[in-house]
Amino acid sequence: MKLAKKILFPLFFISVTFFACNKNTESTSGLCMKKFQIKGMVCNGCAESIESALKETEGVKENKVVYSDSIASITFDSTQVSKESLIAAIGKAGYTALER
Ligand SMILES: [Cu+2]
Repeated sequence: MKLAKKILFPLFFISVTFFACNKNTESTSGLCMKKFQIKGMVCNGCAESIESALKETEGVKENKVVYSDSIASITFDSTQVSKESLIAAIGKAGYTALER
């Protein structure tokens, strides 16, 4: 029984996050995780500046930018910020974000 709880709870959380992510942006509620391909990074410092730009963006809960993969993973509250706004925030920092 304990084992079942350990497995079922994360599965439940993942599926809630997954479905919230796939609804239309305007009607979604809850957390959403999206990955974006980033163009224009030339070093780890670029990744760090994107991370801090995202950190200052309202609705962003967590974000990780990996220079070597050119990928930004962003967990955000879709009731507070749209994916378009995330792309705009990255653009404002000087980089191009593409939806994957
Ligand atoms: Cu750089």
